[in-house]
Amino acid sequence: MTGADEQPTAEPLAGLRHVPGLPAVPRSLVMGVVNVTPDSFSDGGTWFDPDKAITHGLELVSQGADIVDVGGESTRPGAHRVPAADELARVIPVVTALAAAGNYVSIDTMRAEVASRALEAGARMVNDVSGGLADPDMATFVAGAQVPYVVMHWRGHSIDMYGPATYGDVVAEVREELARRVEAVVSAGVDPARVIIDPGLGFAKRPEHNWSLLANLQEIANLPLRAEPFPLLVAASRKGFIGKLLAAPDGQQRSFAGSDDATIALTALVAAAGAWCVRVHTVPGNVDAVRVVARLLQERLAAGR
Ligand code: PMM
Repeated sequence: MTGADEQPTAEPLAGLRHVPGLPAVPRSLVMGVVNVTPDSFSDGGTWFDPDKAITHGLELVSQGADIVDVGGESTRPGAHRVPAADELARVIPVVTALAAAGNYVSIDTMRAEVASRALEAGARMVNDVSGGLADPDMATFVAGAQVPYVVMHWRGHSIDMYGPATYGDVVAEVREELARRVEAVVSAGVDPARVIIDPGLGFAKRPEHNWSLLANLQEIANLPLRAEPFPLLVAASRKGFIGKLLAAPDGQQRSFAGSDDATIALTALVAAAGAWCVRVHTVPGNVDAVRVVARLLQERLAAGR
């Protein structure tokens, strides 16, 4: 998607750095989610059929998604792992079709084997919610493949999502643990210019932890490893902490689809805070939000403020 407001400017907007191998636009990127699972948090089962998943992915792109993120293993709280063979059978046909249509496809997996087969099928980016912790071969694989790599903050598998959700200072601890993971993957050979970090909203985090992280994104992006901030991916879309905030007076949590407008509000706020990419289930309102924010930031930059 291009428009008059998307012409590259001489200077990048605050916090937005180009990650080699991914679209270069002077605004936050929008990643659309394609969960090819029977049991994902907000849309489990909806796109489990490969043809439906492919149609959905193409629709997300036609609505303006820059990247489609294809995943075959649910990470909802309490989820059991799926065997690698099942994960492969779910994602490979979808990755193949979406990549063949010329799209930027990200593979959402914790397994090097799945990442490898997905890249062969045309994916161009690895989104690893475990930040390299679940599979000791992942960092070395990504280093050899030379693709962008999302390192998310993670404390363990989803079967026990909230056991490890204890923090003294959540922002400091997530920042420190992310820094250690980035150091580890870089020492395994991953190009630091291709590392994207993610605070892992909802993963071993209670609602108050998610809100603290969202309020302190700049601090998280400024890891002590280098002077400039790391590109930050924020995946708040439809997560339970939004539904809890917007609960009805009787305590009934807001539905997933009923959280989409609030997701768009968060997209605008995190884009204004410099997020490099937002990962979302619905695209049109989120694309509008990042375009509006980019235009405002451009004005601020021009005014030197
Ligand atoms: N969350 C989910 C799946 N993949 N990837 C990244 N990088 N960050 C996340 O927070 C993240 C993710 C789970 O959400 P879903 O089931 O709604 O897709």
